[in-house]
Amino acid sequence: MALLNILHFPDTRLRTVAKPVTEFDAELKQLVSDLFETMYEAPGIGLAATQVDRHIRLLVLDVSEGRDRPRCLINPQIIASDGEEEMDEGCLSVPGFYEKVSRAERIRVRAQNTDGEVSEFEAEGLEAVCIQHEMDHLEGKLFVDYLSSLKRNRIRSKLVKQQKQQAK
Ligand code: K1U
Ligand code: ZN
Repeated sequence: MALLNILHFPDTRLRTVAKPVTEFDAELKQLVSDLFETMYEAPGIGLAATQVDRHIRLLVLDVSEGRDRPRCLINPQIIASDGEEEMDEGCLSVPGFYEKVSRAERIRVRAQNTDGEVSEFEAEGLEAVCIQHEMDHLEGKLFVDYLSSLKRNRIRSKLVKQQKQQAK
């Protein structure tokens, strides 16, 4: 197991569009295990492979209060959605900032597991929001992209300033 380095906005590697997973091997299972360890340690409720500079269609999440319902989605697709809800979102790649974003309220998801088996399930509330947020990462999209350019640029400036100070 290993803790992975999480990329921070405005790192351009976060803008990479992830490629489908085609090999369901031991290396993939190791990456999944490392993603869970990194997410729980952060702590976060989700993490996409993009955020650790691995550009494949893989994400993990656990929105349970007990932090005991890990879910790994490989090559996820939203095959149906309805409703709309606005929720405060944060992101481990945009540390310290929380802003309201509108997302579908309920989604039906099709995804593979680490053995390549396909299944479908429905999600709502925080789980649905988290899956949509993580799937955006796989497209190179961040929650700050839903904000006004004024807000996004303010967040960018603050984070760049922090990153420069940390590099000193
Ligand atoms: O960076 C990420 O993608 C993870 C992100 C997921 C997320 C949070 C809120 C709404 C949508 C998606 C986070 O986990 S940020 C940290 C966070 O929200 C949290 C951390 C510990 C306990 C509870 C929440
Ligand atoms: Zn995020």
